[in-house]
Amino acid sequence: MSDASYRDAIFSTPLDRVARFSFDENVVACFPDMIRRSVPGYGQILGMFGLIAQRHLRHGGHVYDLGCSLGAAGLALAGALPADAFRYTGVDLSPAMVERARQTFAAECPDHALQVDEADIRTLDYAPSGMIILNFTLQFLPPEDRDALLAKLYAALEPGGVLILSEKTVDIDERDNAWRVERYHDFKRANGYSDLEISQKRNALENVLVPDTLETHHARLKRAGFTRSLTWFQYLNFASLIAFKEA
Ligand code: GEK
Repeated sequence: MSDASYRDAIFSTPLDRVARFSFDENVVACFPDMIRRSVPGYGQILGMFGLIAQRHLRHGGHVYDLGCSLGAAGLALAGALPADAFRYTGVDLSPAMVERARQTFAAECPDHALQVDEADIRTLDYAPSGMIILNFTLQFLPPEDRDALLAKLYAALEPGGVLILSEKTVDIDERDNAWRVERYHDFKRANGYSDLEISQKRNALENVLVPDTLETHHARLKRAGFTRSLTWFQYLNFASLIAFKEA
């Protein structure tokens, strides 16, 4: 991003009380920069969505992108697939995100069928879909709401459909966990974040972003009805899983 004012500096000044992290206009303006510099593998994960859709989505099939933010997954799919290959519904609770995503789609890919709805993904009535993406979203739901959502998504998926779940994770083993977290902080420092920004953001996300272990994710997918899931991507304490609904 060329405009320096869009660089994520949300946590660069000492705050008396660190604000609870929320997806408001301040976050939206610098979001693409923030997520690229703070989520290891974000670009690689997005880059695979088109390839996964080519293998698992029937021609003209439907894709949900839940917690779509600015619609990065929709843009990635539109960049990889022709306009008649899929229909996409992005869903986000944040009005600021939804508005920006709509503007981006209208400007960047007007020929693709990309829709954005402002809604809570926990209470949405889901239409049948061939591919459901939760790209770093489930971690923001209260843990007690996660099982019910995945059960709903399993029910909405068409036979042969796939669910992609990308998350920040924790390790059961404390030493392994500490190593991954420390290298993650090195990663953020290498991407230009100061120690102050790293620790302030960590505090702001406490109790807002509640990560699970990979084992918990796979067990939850099984409880939701998926007979098969695998971790297809992992980079430090960030991972992406794919779960298959039998054809
Ligand atoms: C990407 N997937 O760039 N209902 C709807 N949206 C929600 C809810 C909810 N209950 N809770 C949180 N959100 C994106 C990145 S960001 C991840 C996802 C991050 C939304 C919230 O408004 C935000 O836009 C998104 O989930 C999480 O591929 O910021 O680290």
